[in-house]
Amino acid sequence: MTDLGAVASALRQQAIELPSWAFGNSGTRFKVFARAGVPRTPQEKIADAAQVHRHTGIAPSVALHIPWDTVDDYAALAAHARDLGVRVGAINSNVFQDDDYMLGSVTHPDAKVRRKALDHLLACVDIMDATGSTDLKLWFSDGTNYPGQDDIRARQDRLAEALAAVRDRLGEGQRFLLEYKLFEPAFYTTDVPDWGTAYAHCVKLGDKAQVVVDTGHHAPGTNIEFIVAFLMREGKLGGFDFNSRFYADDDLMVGAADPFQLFRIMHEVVRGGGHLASSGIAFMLDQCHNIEPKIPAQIRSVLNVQEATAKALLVDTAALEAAQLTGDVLGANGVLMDAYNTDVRPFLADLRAEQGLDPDPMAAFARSGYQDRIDAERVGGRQAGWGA
Ligand SMILES: [Mn+2]
Repeated sequence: MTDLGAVASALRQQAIELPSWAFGNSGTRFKVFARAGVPRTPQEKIADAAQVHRHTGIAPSVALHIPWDTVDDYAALAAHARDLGVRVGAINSNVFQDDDYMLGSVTHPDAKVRRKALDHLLACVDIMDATGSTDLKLWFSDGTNYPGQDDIRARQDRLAEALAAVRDRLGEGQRFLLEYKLFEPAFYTTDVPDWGTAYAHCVKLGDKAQVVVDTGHHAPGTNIEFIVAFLMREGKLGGFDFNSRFYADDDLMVGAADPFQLFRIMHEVVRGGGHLASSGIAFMLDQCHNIEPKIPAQIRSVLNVQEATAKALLVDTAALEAAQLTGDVLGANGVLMDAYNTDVRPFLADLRAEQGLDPDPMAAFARSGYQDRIDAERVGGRQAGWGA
């Protein structure tokens, strides 16, 4: 039998990080729809993130994206976050939106462009110092579109050189999280296409280099929970970028396309102790809300992760192990499915009530009047979006 007190205790410690960019206008390559109340500044994005934390109780940090969240005074921005009850999380670098990066950033054939890209990554570490952030997220759009376009091996050498320079700049308690992605925008080769490439670079660079798994960055049918189990066993899973997908990098709400996959991932997380704060695994969202209202979408996403985690914690591990060791295939599968098929929503509602939260965060936000207030207040200026 599962100890429900221990499940509740683990869930009270859960922390999910919100992306500042989820509150801005974003979406597909074809059309980004503007919406009333969208933040115009990094400060307003953090205010919206703080609302999600206020109603869920488990979203205490917000990731920034540079240059989209550029401000003059980062210490003041961190203080603004603290005033609102949240803190600055990972700093996401961006070396994919400048004309200079057409043929790559840190793997570009021209040393001047590589230097410019590296300088941006190092500037992001300065922002970590100013905000108290401990994580630098690195994603490179680098790659090629045509066979023969550039030397695959030379690009790996350039990547290794840049990653080592970033590692050397990181201070005590700071790390980088290297994110891989199968394809797009490069369509022939991508320089960090998969977890194996990211892992191999990170192993060489030591403890300050870890892999981040963006759940939308795999080929269809990839067994993501296997990757999670492997990286955790090696001590190399730095975190997640959660989202869900039906086709490619859809960036839909986590748990929307495939809640069972999310459960299977969280089962491996719990199996490896990754749900404990001491694991150092960052549970981040990386999503776009193109047609749905953004703050409720973030609340729903947080709740989806919480529900999957609760189900994973409900797995009767003793019964599972006994079935596994005796070769009881259907019994073992049944133990897992029993947990997955449990409706944890009443349990989570009670848990929230115990913590002084509204048992229904979606309804509580709708009642709060916050959306009407920002719709009325945020008039004029330029709404945040990609490139803002
Ligand atoms: Mn991502």
